[in-house]
Amino acid sequence: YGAAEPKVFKPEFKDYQAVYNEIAKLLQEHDEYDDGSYGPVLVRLAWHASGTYDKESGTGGSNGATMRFAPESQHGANAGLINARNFLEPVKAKFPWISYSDLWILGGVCSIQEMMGPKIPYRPGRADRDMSSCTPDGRLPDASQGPRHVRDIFYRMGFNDQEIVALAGAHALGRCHTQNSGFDGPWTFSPTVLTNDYYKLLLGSKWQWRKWDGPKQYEDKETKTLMMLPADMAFIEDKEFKKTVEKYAADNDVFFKDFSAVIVKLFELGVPYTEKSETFVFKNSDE
Ligand code: DDH
Repeated sequence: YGAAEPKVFKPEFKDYQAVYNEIAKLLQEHDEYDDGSYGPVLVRLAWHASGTYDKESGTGGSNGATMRFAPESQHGANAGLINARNFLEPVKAKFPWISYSDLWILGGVCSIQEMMGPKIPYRPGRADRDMSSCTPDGRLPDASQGPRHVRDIFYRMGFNDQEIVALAGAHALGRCHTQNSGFDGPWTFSPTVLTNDYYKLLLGSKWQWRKWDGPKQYEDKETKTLMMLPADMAFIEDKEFKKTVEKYAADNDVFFKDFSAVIVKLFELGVPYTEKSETFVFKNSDE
């Protein structure tokens, strides 16, 4: 008696903001990567951590960070994401109280905001799991396929057609790498800034098959520097998808609003929140 209760560190908003600030600082410092930013690959890590979710069994999702382990780290779809995981290691070392699973999602949230995207409200509460929670291969989309496959994959997570198209706008960011997926090139001319350009280019450019030794992909006829995957083309081949593409191509504000809502849903799939879970909206580094 009389002894103080052992102190449990309960992180608050300011603590998560400090993690955000550290990631934002490292993003600025490490402009040697790819098109000048680790932002896109960090977004992809957050998405692949979350997109394994299966609503029927409740397995997969961002809770667990099981991509730290083989076999999940070795799944073909996750090739190259080691760069994102390694980028975040010094952040984990500086803030050991945050789980990998919360950190990876915070990396995605920070990257989207720092790449001039909308605010992404963030709720911590993910706990790391061991390798027995690794998901089976094949839960993430196959880029060589069309509308039917895209629907199968995203309906399994619990998304509707409008939400699927809103999520795909993330391809305004980053690029394909032959050493990862076999595909090659960026989708837009400004792959480190989030805009609705993905939709504008899908509709506004002429797309033709690229003639090369790699997997079947499209190139824009005019500059031959941009690309689309067969799975991207699904969004204009399918009438229902195309309506939403047109909506987002016409209005960046509408895209931002819907993108923010749907990415929050993606990042929270399968996370066991309680009523007490708080939501945080982070300040950008230039605010
Ligand atoms: Fe994606 N994506 N993605 N994607 N994705 C690739 C890169 C990036 C598909 C395939 C690929 C989403 C949906 C789909 C990002 C975010 C998101 C690459 C190239 C392939 C292939 C990887 C490489 O070679 O390095 C397919 C198929 C789909 C689909 O919808 C059917 C979604 C939903 C998101 C999201 O974030 C919400 C980002 C960012 C990249 C760029 C990564 C980088 O390193 O740059």
